Amino acid sequence: MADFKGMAEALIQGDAATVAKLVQEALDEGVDAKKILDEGLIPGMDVVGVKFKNGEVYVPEVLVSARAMTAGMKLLEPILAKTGAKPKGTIVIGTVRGDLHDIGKNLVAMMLKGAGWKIVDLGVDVDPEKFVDTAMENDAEVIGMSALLTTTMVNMKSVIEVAKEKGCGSKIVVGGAPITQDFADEIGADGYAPDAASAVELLNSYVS
Ligand code: B12
Repeated sequence: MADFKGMAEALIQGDAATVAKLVQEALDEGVDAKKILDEGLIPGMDVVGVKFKNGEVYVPEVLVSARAMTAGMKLLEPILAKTGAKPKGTIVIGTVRGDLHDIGKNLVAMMLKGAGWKIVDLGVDVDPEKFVDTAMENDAEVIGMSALLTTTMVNMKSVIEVAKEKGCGSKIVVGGAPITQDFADEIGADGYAPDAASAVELLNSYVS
């Protein structure tokens, strides 16, 4: 019997070795990879997301859990790709031009990955054209931008302008400590989320 509860618990504790061990055992027993993701890993990451949102755990714990999630995902990814399990959608994500902060962006990407999204991560200091061209090449449902500096958050608007010019149909969501819903509305973004758990809820609402 696959130990889904144990997987979720180990993930919450950030115990990557146990997550990998339990995932491998379940695979060896012939348990479906998608079932392992849906009933073991994702429920664990959901708990982490909610705890983070409520201020019960902080960035270091979330990063450790995210690493444990990645350890499990690594074993499942080749199998999921083979069985053709479709991702919920694709997001092209990055930190805007001039900005090197990536901890929040990485958390959002990891949580979305755990929730079944395909992530195209452009990293930091990303040019507006790069966001838009990559989204169009990948037929991405969403472009996600992160900014942590008041001097770089303005660069989000350039991405929205380039997307309009090029006729890019992706929804554009923004986030980062200085970003607010008002700012998102002002620059014409489709969505804003204050944290990684809300980002998952927001993106899922676009495809459900
Ligand atoms: C860590 C850090 C750094 C690290 C970054 C390391 C890294 N790899 O990211 C380093 C040391 C490199 C750094 C450099 C600088 N930093 Co700095 N940094 C921080 C610090 C302490 C924490 C940021 C962080 O990681 N928070 C934790 C994450 C989890 O939170 P988050 O990013 O907000 O992300 C969450 C949400 O915002 C949201 N989210 C984030 N992105 C996205 C994207 C989408 C699409 C969505 C939906 C949601 C979303 O979800 C995330 C998870 O819940 C902040 C202080 C602070 N309290 O924010 C200063 C801070 C951002 N830095 C600041 C400054 C000034 C700088 C420097 C200019 C300092 C200098 N003089 O060199 C440089 C700038 C370098 C550059 N060009 O980017 C200022 C910015 C002031 C301002 N108003 O603009 C801050 C606020 C510190 C301060 N109080 O002065 N910094």
